[in-house]
Amino acid sequence: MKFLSDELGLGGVIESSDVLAGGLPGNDELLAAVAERGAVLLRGFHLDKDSFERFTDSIGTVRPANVHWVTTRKFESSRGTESVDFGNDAIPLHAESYYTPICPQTVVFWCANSTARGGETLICDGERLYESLPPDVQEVLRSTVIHWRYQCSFARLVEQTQRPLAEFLEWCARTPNCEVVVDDKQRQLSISYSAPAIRTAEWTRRPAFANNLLSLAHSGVLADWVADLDPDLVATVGELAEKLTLKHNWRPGDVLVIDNTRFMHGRAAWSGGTRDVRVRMLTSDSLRIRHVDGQADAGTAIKRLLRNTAFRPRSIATNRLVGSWVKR
Ligand SMILES: O=C(O)CCC(=O)C(=O)O
Ligand SMILES: [Fe+2]
Repeated sequence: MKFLSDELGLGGVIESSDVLAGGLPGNDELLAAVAERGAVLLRGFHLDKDSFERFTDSIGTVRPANVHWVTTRKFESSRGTESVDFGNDAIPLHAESYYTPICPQTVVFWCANSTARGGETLICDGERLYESLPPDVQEVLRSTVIHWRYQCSFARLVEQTQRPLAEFLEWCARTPNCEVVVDDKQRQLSISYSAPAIRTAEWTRRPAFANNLLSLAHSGVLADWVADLDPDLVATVGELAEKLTLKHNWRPGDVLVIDNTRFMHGRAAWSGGTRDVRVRMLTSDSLRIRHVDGQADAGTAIKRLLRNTAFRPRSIATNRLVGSWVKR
């Protein structure tokens, strides 16, 4: 397989002429390529909106993780396809929604149209980045934890994930170090989640720097999320990351499949023309869960959780439930 960047020896490219039977590469072939290279561009397959959705459905379960205080992302379909982050500013390298308990395993971008000047999508192999760091920096990062606190109404959560609340709570149940307070009376929930800065990449099982620390540092809010992490250390990682980063120039119809547990992505600023890039966020088959039909209310969600052996309630009042989940 060709590299996406020969210079960096990074990523992979599958072109339509590489696939003997015509049509898209088979699932096994594609996933093997993503497992090995971490980011794979599919070029020349002429995917449209519907075939992009069918294709991504075949490689994982769609699970939009678009949970923010201020959401700028818009849903392009009722099937979890989202536009990329609004605007034409540059976006620092990050793993998608890393700080949430529903961090996607795979993100798949599709370019519907691009005539923009600039606007390349940046990608950086977090495994290579981690390996390139001095041992003392690796050590500090290995003990660093990123804390996310989020409070929102049931309705907003459902709007942001496009899934029933009960399903979101089940996802949280699969994530260690996630605590949720469900307030049935106020119809809101408070989530707190602690993510390790360095996580093992899903496919390669090697440590990767694929998180949101560079974004936090860029926005000047590092200290609010991470206790005692020297911003200079993060700046050093950012400088090294830049040297290892590839800028992907979009052609309409391109699809870029990224292992979000290993690679970070970002964007160069753009001006003029049109840039329509969309994204689907996926969990892997191993995380595929039974979908809950209809809109479960929090009461139902709580009952389900109490039946769930992975959930350890600390206290249960009539309308409030506080507890932690442990990994099954
Ligand atoms: O616009 C892009 O290329 C990527 C922006 C981004 O990070 C996102 O939408 O998740
Ligand atoms: Fe992103």
